[in-house]
Amino acid sequence: MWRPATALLALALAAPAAPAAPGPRVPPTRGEVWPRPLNHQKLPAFYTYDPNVFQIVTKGKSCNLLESAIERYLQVLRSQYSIMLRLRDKAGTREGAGEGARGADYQGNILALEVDLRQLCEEYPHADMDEAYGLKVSRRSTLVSDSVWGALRGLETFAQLFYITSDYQDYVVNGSTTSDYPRYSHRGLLVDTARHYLPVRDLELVVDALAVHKMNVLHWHLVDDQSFPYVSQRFPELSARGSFAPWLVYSAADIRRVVEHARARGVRVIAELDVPGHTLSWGVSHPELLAHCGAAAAARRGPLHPLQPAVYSTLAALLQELQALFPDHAFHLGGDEVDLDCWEKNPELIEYMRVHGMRSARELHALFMTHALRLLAPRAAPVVWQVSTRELHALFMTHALRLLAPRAAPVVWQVSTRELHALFMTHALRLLAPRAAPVVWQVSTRELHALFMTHALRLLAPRAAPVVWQVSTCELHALFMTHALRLLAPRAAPVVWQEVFDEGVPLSNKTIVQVWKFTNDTVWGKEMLDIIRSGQRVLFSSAWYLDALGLSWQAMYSVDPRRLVAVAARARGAGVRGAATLAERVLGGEAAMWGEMVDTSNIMTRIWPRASAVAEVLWSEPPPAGAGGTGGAGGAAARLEEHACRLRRRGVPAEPPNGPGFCALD
Ligand code: CP6
Repeated sequence: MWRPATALLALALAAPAAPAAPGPRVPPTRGEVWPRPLNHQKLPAFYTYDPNVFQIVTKGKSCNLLESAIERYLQVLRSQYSIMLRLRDKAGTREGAGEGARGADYQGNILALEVDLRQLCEEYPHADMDEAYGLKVSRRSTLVSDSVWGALRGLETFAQLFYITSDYQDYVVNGSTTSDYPRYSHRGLLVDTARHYLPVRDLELVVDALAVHKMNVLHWHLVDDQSFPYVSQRFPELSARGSFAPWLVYSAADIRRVVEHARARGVRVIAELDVPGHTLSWGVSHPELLAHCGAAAAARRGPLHPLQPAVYSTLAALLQELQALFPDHAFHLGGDEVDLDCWEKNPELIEYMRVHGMRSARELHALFMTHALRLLAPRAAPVVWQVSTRELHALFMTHALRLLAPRAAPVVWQVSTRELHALFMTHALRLLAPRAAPVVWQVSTRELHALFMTHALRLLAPRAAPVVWQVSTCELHALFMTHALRLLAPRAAPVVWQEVFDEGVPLSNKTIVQVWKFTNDTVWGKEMLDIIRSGQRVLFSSAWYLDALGLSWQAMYSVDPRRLVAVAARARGAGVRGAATLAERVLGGEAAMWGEMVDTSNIMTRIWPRASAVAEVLWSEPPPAGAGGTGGAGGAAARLEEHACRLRRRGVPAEPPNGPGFCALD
């Protein structure tokens, strides 16, 4: 339940004052990367960009993910160059501008970026993905990474290093070297599609903006009290009656589109099905699932009924559907703000609590969550839990290679995935087409592929056949890997809001607890420490509510969750090392864009560039305590001034972060 009178108001009042009235303009930096890379050195050289000259080539491994990312970033550079041309037109060509006037450091056009990917691509981004990369910018630049995710992050950095010169005459890049990786593995943004519907295109644009910030999680708060926009296959009446309007819904195809858009950018999509509270919209079509808050038939309805078997069978079916649509191993079950008063007024629940000696409805919440969490629980051998998707892929490839070319091993190790595919097809053809059956030999590899896929599809999704037949081979491969992964390591990282921990629900060590309540630094640190000591891992959101207009980017920038945990641990007697080890259990955090006051008209500027501050806290070294690191050495204000303009030039509406100024757009 949304309680503006309590939570939000308290938040607005407690929020640090917005920075002093805007004074003189903060001049933007040029070609500074946001979020700031861990290690970055400039070289005394710069290059001009010419779209007819510059190219990006792959040197190591490659795959569709990488090839399409390269196309996207070439397009980013071309479009920024066009913006420069239009600005140059408006500004007029300066006296003496051009070749001769560019100074001693000018080294001509940048010719190429070579991308050296060292390992085979993984299909889906995941919690342990490797996002490290090294980048050297010179006439022939190089980007090196072990994983495709690192390559994606490096391409983003590369694009951000380019800038339009202050006289609007050139689009240039400085020479530099960068080696970079994130501090936190989970860097997310929550969006809420239940308080206002967001078109799929908006969700895609949010994902584009996440990728600009090297953020890697979209937390999709799908349904809530106000609407149920998810079109369930099993229970279509939930959205038919529970959505705002018949067209304001997300079909399975819509969800697949968002998930694929995110996958292509190295962004995980974690779905949230918030239970047992925040579920009034379920009751429009299924009133029997909600508890009455009292004896009278007319009594108000509240959270899901924790003793109603239909609640659990419905939940199980919904989770099964949603987990098939959202390939991520993490799944958010909510558990926040349950109206326990309501349960305490329900005669059946009062009787149940009396019989079972329960002192408060908190214990009913614990009961509910325990059952709900089991519906997500793994069924696999514990050993398998050690295997990451990356290892699994390597494993798979290793075996595939051995099967295919037993004697050619050393040669085969050199091949790209594309060559491997050809190899595989050649062998598969031989297996399928016994010697000289002329008809079969007529079959093209394409038809064979179709044949193979047909059989694979039958094996994988016997009941979903009609839907699955629509998919492309690329989606099919993704599908295959998803299913294969599930067989080996069926799901497992439940995420819950902090109340589930606070109310004493027994939680496995796989569970991730998201801290959201707005109190103060000290309380946040203690809460996170308690969760960590009990064996769970933590996500932090409390300081990062974008719906609280009182929260400035500076306020968001000044909070580092691991530092809060370390401070709390020291206060309870831990040594420096011990405190740091405990703090490591904070996986990261999420900026939260709750949807009550935003829709397609204003959501982007409400998010950006304040969430950019969160992105930098989670990627880079934290700003020094106290000062907020917003001025001084980090120079965040000037860099954010440039970055907000960059976002707008990349098509992401962002509001001005620092008061008076301008962003040169065409
Ligand atoms: N909706 C849901 C919300 C909030 C929560 N859950 C919320 C409450 C108060 C503030 C911010 C967000 N709007 N489902 C709490 C996690 Cl200040």
